[in-house]
Amino acid sequence: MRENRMNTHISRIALVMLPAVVLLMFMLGWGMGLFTNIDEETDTNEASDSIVVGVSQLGSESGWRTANTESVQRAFTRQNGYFMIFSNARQKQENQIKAIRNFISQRVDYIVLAPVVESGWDTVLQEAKDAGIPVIIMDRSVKVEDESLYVTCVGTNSVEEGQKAGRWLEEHLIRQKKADEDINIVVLKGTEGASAQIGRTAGFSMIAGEHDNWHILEQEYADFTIYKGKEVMARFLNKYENIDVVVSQNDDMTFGAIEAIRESGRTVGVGGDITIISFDAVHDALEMVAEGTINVDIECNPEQGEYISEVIRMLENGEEVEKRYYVEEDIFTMENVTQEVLDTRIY
Ligand code: GZL
Repeated sequence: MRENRMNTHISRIALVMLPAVVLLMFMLGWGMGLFTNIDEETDTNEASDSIVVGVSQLGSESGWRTANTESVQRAFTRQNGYFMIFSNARQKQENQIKAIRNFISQRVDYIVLAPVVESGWDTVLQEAKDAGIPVIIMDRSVKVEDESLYVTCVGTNSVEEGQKAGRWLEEHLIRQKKADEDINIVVLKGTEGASAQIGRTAGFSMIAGEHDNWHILEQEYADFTIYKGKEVMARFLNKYENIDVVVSQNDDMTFGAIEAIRESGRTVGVGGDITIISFDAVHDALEMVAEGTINVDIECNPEQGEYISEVIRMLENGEEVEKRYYVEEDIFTMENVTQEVLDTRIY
């Protein structure tokens, strides 16, 4: 009898605890990414009536990258006829190569690749081509022997962005009546090997090379992140007494650099000790442009998901597509960052 009572007691406890145990197991499974509905392990069988797109995103290093990912997630929804398998490579090319091979094994219909660096893709893109899966390059670009390894590239013209920064500085110095003065410049560069960094560096250098009085004291990689931007800028400030201009190849590095400059006791922006030239033009940076903290921000438009969806529709309809599509981009200063721009910007 006692034993029965004990058994009843135990079974009552088990009954009460069961939901908690199931919940705990589910949460553990979720945490291990077993249940996320868009990670690279997703079973594509449920997607038979949709266009299955494998997206290899390079990481989540900046506010810009987050906006780029959100634009892709907005485009490739079930309502729009897609089934997206999304992979975040956390800045590692080997993770992107693994994800692409995974997409191939899952026989996706399209692969979208935002390449963390421009080289090292020939082998895996050949595997995708051999599997008959079209590859669309997003945001940055790739350098491959055989350009037929990808169908098209939807992204930004980073060389032009760099040149825009140089042309703005020319005009700025003329307005300041400093066109003939010696100008000391430091450059915070994005990720080594990334086409966005290579292009912006080349574009700005082309213009700088036209001015003997512009002195680029040093250019250093700061990985497009706030933390590295602050660290490298602090080193520049310790090393160089007189810095007139900072060219920072994305807003996140700019945020870090401004912190370092202010901690050194110097001022930034319009009327400040150090002129700030930034890239991306994300919302938070445009607020700093509007208040005069950042002198100019060269826009890099992350809204590329809908463009890529349009390209896929064209391919589905058997239409010809261009080898290269550039998204629209502007350049922002105090003069054109209106409240309406700030209110309507979704990134
Ligand atoms: C540019 C893009 C860059 C952004 C950074 O096309 O690849 O990567 O400028 C991002 O913010 O990290």
